Order: sequence, then C-alpha cells, then structure tokens
Amino acid sequence: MRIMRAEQFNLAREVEYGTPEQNESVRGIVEAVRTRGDEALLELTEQFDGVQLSAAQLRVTDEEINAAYDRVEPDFLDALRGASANIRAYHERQRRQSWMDVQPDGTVLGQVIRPLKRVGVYVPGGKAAYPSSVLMNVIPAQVAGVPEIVMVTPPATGGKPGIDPYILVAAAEAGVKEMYRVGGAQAVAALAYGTESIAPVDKICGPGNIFVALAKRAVFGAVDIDSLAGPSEIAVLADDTADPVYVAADLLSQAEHDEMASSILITPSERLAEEVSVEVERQLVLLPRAAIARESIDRHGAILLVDSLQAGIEVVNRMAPEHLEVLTADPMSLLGSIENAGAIFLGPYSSEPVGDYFAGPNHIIPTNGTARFSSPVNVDDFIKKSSLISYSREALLRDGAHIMTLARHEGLEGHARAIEVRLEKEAGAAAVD
Ligand code: HSO
Ligand code: ZN
Repeated sequence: MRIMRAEQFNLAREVEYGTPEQNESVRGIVEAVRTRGDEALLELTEQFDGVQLSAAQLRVTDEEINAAYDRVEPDFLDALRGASANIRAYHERQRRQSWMDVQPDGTVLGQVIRPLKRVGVYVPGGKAAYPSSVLMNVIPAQVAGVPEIVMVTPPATGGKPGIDPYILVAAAEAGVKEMYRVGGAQAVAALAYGTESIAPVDKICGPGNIFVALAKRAVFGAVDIDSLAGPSEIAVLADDTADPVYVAADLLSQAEHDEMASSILITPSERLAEEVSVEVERQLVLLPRAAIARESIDRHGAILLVDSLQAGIEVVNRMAPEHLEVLTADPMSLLGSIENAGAIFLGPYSSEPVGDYFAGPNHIIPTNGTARFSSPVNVDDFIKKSSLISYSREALLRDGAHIMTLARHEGLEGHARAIEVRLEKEAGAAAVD
C-alpha cells in the first residue's frame, strides 16, 4: 500500500452521474412505466431480467417467504435477530415527539410529527444484495411508524430466477409484509407512480446500480428519495499504539466491498505506516475477494503521514469520511475535534464491521465528503413535520398591524385584507360591547 505525505494526496472523489445514454435509457423506462403501468413493467422485466411474469406473479407470496425460512441456517437467523434487536433499540432513541407550546394569551404553536404513509425499499440483486442493508433501511422506517413498507428486488439473483432467501428472511424479520419481484429503473418508476399491481409510495430508499440511482433521481419530486450512496469509505486515524494487524484488517474490510471503495490510514507514526503497508499485503492475498480488494487498495487506498494527531484530524475533517476509526492511546479525547465523519468508531474493539452489522447504528452513511452536511439513515428520514398555529384573538389584535405592514410591503394587499377584516370585525364587536 502506498505511503505518502497527506499534502500529496488528492482528497477529491469522483461522483457518478451516468452517461448520456444511461440517462436517456432510464428516462424511457420511467416514462413507459408511468404511462403503461404493469404492461410496461412486465415487458421490461422480461427484457432486463430474462424472467417472464404475469401481473399476478409480481407479488412474493407467503409460501415463498416460509420456504425461504427453511433454506437459511439457524445461526444466520439468530444473528439476524440479534442485529435487528440492536438496530431497533438504537433507532428507538431517535424518535421525536410532536410538541405544542401554549402561550399565556392562549396561542398554541407546535410541530406535529407524522410518519410517511408508504415507503418503498429497493434491494439490489447480485453481489450487493446484503440482508444487513435490508434491516438498515426497513427498521428506521418502522420505528418512525410507517404503516406500509414495501420491498422491491429483481426477480433473479445473479442470473438465476428466484430471490435470494436470505433477503426474503431479512425483510420478513424486519416486518415487511409486501414484497414484489421487480428491479431496476422500472421498479423505481413503479414505486414512484404506481401501476395496477403496485400502489405508489411517498419515499424510495435503498441502494442499487447506476440505473436505479438515475431512476431515483428522475422521480425525485414526485416522491422523496434517500441520498445516492457512493462506494464504501474508511479512514483510520492511528498513532503508534495501534496494532498494525487490526488496522490492516479494518482497511481491507471495506476495500473488499468494491473496486471503487477507499481505505485510508492517517498516522503520524512512520513505523506504523510501514508495518500496516506490509500487513495489508500479507492479509490481502488471503481474502476470497482479493481481486476486488487489490484494485481498491491500489487505486483508492493510501497511507498518509501527518506531523501530529491534530494534523491528522484536520485531514479527516477535510475528507469527511463515511467511516472513521480512531485507534489511538486515548481516542475519546479526540472526539471533540472530529467535525466531519459519518460514523465514528473509537478504540480497538470497534472494528467497522461491528457497526456494519450489529451494534445498532445505521450502516447507510453519507459518502463522498457529504458527511459535511448530511447524516446516516435515521428515523427522521421517515417522518414529516407539520407546523401548527392556533392564534388567539388577543395575539391577532396584537400582531395584526405588523402582519399588514409586511404584506403591503410585499405588494400583497389580499394578505393584508385577510387580517384587516378580522381586526375591523373585532373592533366593531368591541365598540358594541
Ligand atoms: N460498509 C457498508 C455496509 C455493509 N457492510 C453492508 C457489510 N454489509 C457501508 O459502507
Ligand atoms: Zn461494510
């Protein structure tokens, strides 16, 4: 793994916007499903997934879900249930209450919190079909109180017809009651606009390939979408107390996700830098996904030398990594200076996979530097807030003149009159009294 001074490293990451052809193709697919519904959905499923379905076969049946349970190992189910319980408990802490403020004059101001009614979760087929990601999308929506959570996933996994049983079980465990075998841009369009078989949703979330990402962007506005996640990133900030075996293993844990994943060590210790570099080579070749990890490490990985931990934190804050591990003598003492990181893992026992799978925090985390202004998936992503205003007579008499002044300044006489008619009527009533 290359070692260089931090100043020499280019922090900018590429963002994928798709080729003009891909955008054009997605636009056509979305339009076809929007205007022709199920008919287009089934045609496109045959064309892209090579699976011929009738409209009645789109929905996954209870028998299939039960059969999936028979196909997964008991230890998988145990682990999944343990993870679900932790994810649920963590997200419960994020639940917000509606609030109302009653003022002395009787005015009530507040915020009413309501869950979205219907949410669609996209689950990709193929190599990135992670049961853990199903939990991470569905559980926050459930905790928010979303009554209808729908899953869509391609009808074939890696070219073979049928949905991965582990995905079905994860969805069922998380509480999804409605699942459809449809994928790609056509699935996103169906969720956004609805078809005869699939009712439209309010929000679409979940990762997918470039076509899914472009389709989500195309339907945004008609529905809400989640953020478009980029390849996984890990930054490790370590001093010479860190174990190079741990550091190397953690860097590789994310490098194996994707050739585009980025794994970066930032350290003031030249000795650690050298040892991690050697250790990465030793461990890398032993991984089943060595080819992916190799490319990721060579193209996007680096060990960055800095003068001090404080200088390292500045690099981290500029990078705003998706995941940050702090492996230093006293990691907690650095927490206050970390401003930009999607998820922060402190100390030697908090290896990133602990968070990827089990601790409870969400593993869908802003990438590409967007942790500067956004957050991991959370319960707030599945609620909306209505403002509440119940003005008292006294408050309107007090504030009416100000409201009219501002309205007239903006040339909106109708606004002013809506207040004025009330003030006049109240003045009349007062005169009669
Ligand atoms: N590290 C990934 C999440 C994940 N890891 C899923 C394993 N499965 C997010 O960057
Ligand atoms: Zn991961």
